[in-house]
Amino acid sequence: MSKPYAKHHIVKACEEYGFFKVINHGIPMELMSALESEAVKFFSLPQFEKDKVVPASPFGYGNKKIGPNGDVGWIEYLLLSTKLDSASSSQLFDSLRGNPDFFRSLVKSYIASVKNLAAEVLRLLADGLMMQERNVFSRLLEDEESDSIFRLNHYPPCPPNHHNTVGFGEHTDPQVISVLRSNNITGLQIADKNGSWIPVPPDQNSFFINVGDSLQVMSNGRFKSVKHRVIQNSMKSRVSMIYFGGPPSSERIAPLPSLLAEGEQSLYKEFTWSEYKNSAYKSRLADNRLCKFEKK
Ligand code: GA4
Repeated sequence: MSKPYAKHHIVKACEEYGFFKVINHGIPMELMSALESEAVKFFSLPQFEKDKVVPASPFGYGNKKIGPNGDVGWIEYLLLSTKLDSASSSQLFDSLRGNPDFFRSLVKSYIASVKNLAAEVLRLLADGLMMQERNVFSRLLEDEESDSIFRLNHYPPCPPNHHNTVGFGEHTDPQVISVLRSNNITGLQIADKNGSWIPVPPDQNSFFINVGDSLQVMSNGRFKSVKHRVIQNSMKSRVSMIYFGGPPSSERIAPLPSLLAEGEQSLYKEFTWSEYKNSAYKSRLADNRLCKFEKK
């Protein structure tokens, strides 16, 4: 992040894979490990305690079931809105055992840090594209109304004789950009242009960035929203934390005029983030959610 040529690498990575790793990000390791250890403490509670937490629909504790349409995985998770002071977030944290205020304050600092990181990555992306307005992408996350999500995932050890257990099935992220940090356990895979799966070597000191569907649309398909999945293949728990940077609900998602070549038409029909999100929540994980919005 600190090197002058980072912006060019970011543009290239968004075009080629829709995925890259960020180092020299300046976020203290202590913050990541403190949150990880709180998450581990929570996931280590007896099942009946975790079942007392507000169920994920969408925000809360989820176990094996992913989303509302029948997807399942070898996973348990906490899904949170980044609006941590809302009444529903307070209710969720109050239903957590232990020290929910401490947990909430850690989540808050962590989200603030990764949101800044995501915004900085997006500003560098705009610089690399020589956009006049550096904040064209980052303003969406920094808007007070930004509809962003935070997710803590726990992939329990793989049961004996099970290999290649699907932790989180293949999908793309609907938002603009996602920032993932995991412990040092393998599992994350991304699909390349030909659809081959590439394992991502874990690195607990770094962040992995995913291009989401909304950024693909804003770039009129130039940047690819990366298909990814998690295969649990380890005797150890994988723990990941992901910030999904989304736009405000009423935001119109469309190609930026300055990114269109002369005469180039939008590949997508017009839609707002809330329309896209509603449609996404009616889909299955592996569906191509942008398909419905492509101009035929
Ligand atoms: C994928 C990205 C994020 O994890 C998420 C997921 C959401 C959920 O787990 O509730 C979805 C999935 C994600 C896309 C399609 C729908 C909704 C599960 C599902 C089947 C929180 C998000 O925003 O979209």
